[in-house]
Amino acid sequence: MAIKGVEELRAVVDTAVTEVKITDVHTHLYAPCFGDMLLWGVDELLTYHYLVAEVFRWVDMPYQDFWNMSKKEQADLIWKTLFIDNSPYSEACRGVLTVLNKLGLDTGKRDLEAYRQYFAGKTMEEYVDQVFEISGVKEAVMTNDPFDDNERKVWFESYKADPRFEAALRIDPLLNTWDQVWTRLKEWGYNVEEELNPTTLKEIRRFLSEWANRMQAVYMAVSLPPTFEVPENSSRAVIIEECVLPVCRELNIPLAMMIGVKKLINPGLILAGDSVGKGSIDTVEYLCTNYPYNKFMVTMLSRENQHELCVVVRKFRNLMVFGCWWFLNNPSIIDEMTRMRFELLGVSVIPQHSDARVLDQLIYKWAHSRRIIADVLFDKYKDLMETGWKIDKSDIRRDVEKLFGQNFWDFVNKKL
Ligand code: RAT
Ligand code: ZN
Repeated sequence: MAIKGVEELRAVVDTAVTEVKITDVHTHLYAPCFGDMLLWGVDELLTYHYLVAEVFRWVDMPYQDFWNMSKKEQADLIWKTLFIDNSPYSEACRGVLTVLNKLGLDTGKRDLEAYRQYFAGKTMEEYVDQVFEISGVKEAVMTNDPFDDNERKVWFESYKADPRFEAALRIDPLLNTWDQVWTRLKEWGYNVEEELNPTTLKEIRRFLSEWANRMQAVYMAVSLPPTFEVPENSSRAVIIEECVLPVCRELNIPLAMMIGVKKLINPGLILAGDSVGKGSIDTVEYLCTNYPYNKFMVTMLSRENQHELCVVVRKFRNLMVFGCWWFLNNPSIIDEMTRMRFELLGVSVIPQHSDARVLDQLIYKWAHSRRIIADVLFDKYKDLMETGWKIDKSDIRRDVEKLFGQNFWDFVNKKL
């Protein structure tokens, strides 16, 4: 039955977006078998690196003094500085409060000790169930780094698949610091040298394909600087063209490229010290043109890249745009980017990912994004209705399913 007026439209869109079960295509969460690597609870929420960057707007202590504090002391300092001495309306601060509120805690009391008590009474396993339930996420894609010794141990000794967590093979060290990591591949039994000769390239391909298979990775991923260029006479560009793309093609998995991060412009802040720069859209075009049988997922960190990225996505069926990444994951920018993407690409995008590093963040990142995406969708359907087009509830449900999960799976499974 066609929807009759804007009030009904509003209700149908809101219900569809609230109820849809999400596939979160990029997170830094881990399945429970990874143990302590899965972060959760209020102290982890408060010490999220987005908040570490914000607290140093106010405190003048040497960075190292902060890093020497215990997690609880860091959380206390952030709570006092960003929540008590100032109003916590930045997106990252607000997120903590959305989480507490949705868990049923009284944010009005500003009682950090009471929130700590709440988490102290929980086990990780039960909390994973609870967070997936409240956030409406059904699957989260992890970020899995074969160069991380803690992770390697789990993959080799104790990995236990959990249908809620999919793996993504993250290869930043291989692509961005080959001069440092080639010796590790050698230690692990790959017959490589620093020089990218034919044997080394073959062995890198073996490394990638063994790890992608071991993890059952749904894609390979890398974060890249604004200066990222292909083709180029650099180990990164050569490894991408000679190793990553052939293996992705053979396994029929996408390469996810996250372009535009300037690492450690303030090294004292560690994880919070990265910044942004405009990337080269020419490189994305080159890859999509020259590798038509490879699939690329792309997100760019600079707001200035967003329009040209949408235009290029229109040109290539082997290219999927995803998410409002990191410094773009703020309501005003999500709103703007989502409108532009829907206007240029219709339903054929992955509008958002959470990038959650702390399990609980699934709750706020998705609550906040669902609301904005619903607002934009409502406007778009309203414009359609004004043309006389009749919209059925089932049309809206179908579109919403695609936006929040199906588009990702269809792209991953697509054969070119
Ligand atoms: O958003 C973040 O948490 C960043 O620190 C990065 O992890 C980024 O998302 C990435 O995947 O490199
Ligand atoms: Zn990330």
